[in-house]
Amino acid sequence: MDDHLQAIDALSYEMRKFPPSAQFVSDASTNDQSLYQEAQLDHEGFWARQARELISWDAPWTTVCEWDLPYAEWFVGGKLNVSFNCLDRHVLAGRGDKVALYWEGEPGDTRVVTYADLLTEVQKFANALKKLGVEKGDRVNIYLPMVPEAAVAMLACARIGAAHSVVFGGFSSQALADRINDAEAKVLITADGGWRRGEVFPLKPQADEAVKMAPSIEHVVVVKRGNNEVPMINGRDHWYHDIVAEADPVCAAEPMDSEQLLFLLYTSGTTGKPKGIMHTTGGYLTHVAYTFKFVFDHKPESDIFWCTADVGWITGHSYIVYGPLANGATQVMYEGVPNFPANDRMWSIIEKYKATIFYTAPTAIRTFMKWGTQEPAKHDLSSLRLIGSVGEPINPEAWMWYQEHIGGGTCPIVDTWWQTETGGIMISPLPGVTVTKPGSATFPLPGVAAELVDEEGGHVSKGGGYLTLTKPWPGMLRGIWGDQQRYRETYWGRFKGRYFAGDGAKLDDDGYLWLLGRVDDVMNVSGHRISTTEVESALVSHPSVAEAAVVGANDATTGQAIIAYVTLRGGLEVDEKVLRDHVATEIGAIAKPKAIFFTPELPKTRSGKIMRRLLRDVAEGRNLGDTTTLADASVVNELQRRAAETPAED
Ligand code: 7RM
Repeated sequence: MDDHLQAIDALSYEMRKFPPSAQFVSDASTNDQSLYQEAQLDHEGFWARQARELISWDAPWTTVCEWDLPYAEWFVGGKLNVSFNCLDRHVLAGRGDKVALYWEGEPGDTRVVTYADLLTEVQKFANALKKLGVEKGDRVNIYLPMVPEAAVAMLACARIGAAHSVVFGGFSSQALADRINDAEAKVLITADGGWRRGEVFPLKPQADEAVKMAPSIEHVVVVKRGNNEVPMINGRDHWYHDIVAEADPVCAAEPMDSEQLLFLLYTSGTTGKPKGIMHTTGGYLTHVAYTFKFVFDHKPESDIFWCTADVGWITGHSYIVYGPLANGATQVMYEGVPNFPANDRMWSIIEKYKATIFYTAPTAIRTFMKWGTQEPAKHDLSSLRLIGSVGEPINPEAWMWYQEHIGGGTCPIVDTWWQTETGGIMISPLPGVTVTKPGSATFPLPGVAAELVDEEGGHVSKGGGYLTLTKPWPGMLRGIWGDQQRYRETYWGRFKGRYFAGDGAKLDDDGYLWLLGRVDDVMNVSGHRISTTEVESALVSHPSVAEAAVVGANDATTGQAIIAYVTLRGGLEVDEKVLRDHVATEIGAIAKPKAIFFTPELPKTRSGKIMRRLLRDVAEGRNLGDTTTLADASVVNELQRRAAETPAED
């Protein structure tokens, strides 16, 4: 490949390989190349088989996929109800007593919800929503803590054909109002408050502020959870428990068109107005049911699945609500933070419920590394048989730590790459098939077509490039709510005929894919295009480092210079020079950071992704841009204060 076409340099190569154990392979739902071969031979036929086998349809489709770039329709003409698929069919098959949710409140209170319980509750709440005037095609906003009612509300909407728009409970009233207004939602479902870090955080007052700015809202439903005092407006506000108690317990699941809008989920993106990502019914459900079954090797008879995401993110939609429930899974759902009352809460929950599959994010794993190995060591984690990662590239050292200290050295790790826009997992190992390498998401799943390209859209078969998707897939977004022009430009404008949503990746000699982070973050040092992920992973491979973020800051000599922000593992110290040299040894002198700042925390979005844009502002001495999506703004204020005190080196 010509040098000037090199999208991103590939600097590091990981040699370690981990095949699944013989036992895991022999027990796995799939353990050979057959799914890959089948999908390769007949892409649509493959997905049609998944749709037939995993989903119950009220009417068959006439066309598997209608593809009119950039719009796909899947299972056209088919009819189904998502709530029926997630609830009724399991109860009808005699599994009503099976536990759907082991819910654990942060203070330690618990609830056990069976499939029969969930079905009754969803029918009642669906009827209550109807009574409030919600009709098929309407939008309903959900702004709740992590309580079972969040899943009930989503499924009740699906049952009657209203689209939900869940807004993460940590978002401000302004963010909520913007999203309600964009969707023109009729009803808002919220709670008095929820538990977080040992205290009740009020939600209803935020919801009230938002509703003042959101004229489309006709009714507000309030779940009682925090027991904090909240004002209720007569006629507009309704206690959830009151309207559910009065509701008729039978609400037939009406067959929906396969392309009926199931939900909107807003992503803030890097700039501007949040985008309402649209997902529809038949294709989305097929995609999440299939990936849940095979990526997590889910066994309905014996597995206890735990995904630590919030239902306010796509991971919660796809792998707490729809994927697991469509498969009749038993899950753990946890309300609170990982360090309440102490740093071992996650491990105590795994031990308590004997969770077998655990799915979390690299940001959490690196935090656990920071807290130290003594925390998981306090608990029996031997129930675990598979562990997964999602949300960011997982650095090889974090992967190794996760495997050893959480996975007991034997659990396969599934590093799953996907996006809000893709609906479900796209690139991931199949745990009974794939030999994993620490830090690689490995290969596109059967039924997913991914390709790396260079600046000009030319095929890249080795080294760094832009990650594109070349064939439609059932869970793909159907557009941006109210802005189809932006849909075309954002995802289909950069490379002709291909979907591109902004990630860089590299292919190694064995054809493994390695995600390299957002291409907006790629650094240009003396003409070398260096990925943030590789330098960060080199830093994290030093035994004293838990977490690192690097950015390219303007530099008179090299164009950009690499500036690193580093968080150390509990109790450890290390010299800046030692770390700079460590990076040079690991991946080369070109990637050596010019400066390293130590910090107890890195700035992150509320879903835990490192916000490099803000660190770039700090490094270049600019005023901070938009900090509203930050989880904790004080972190970057402190870094900025220190940067102002440090004389420039040049
Ligand atoms: C599921 C989710 C999407 C962005 C995506 C990537 C990054 C997610 C991985 C990953 C490397 C992974 N949806 N990302 N998973 N990067 N390896 N396994 O996170 O819409 O919130 O974010 O997250 O940059 O484009 S999301």
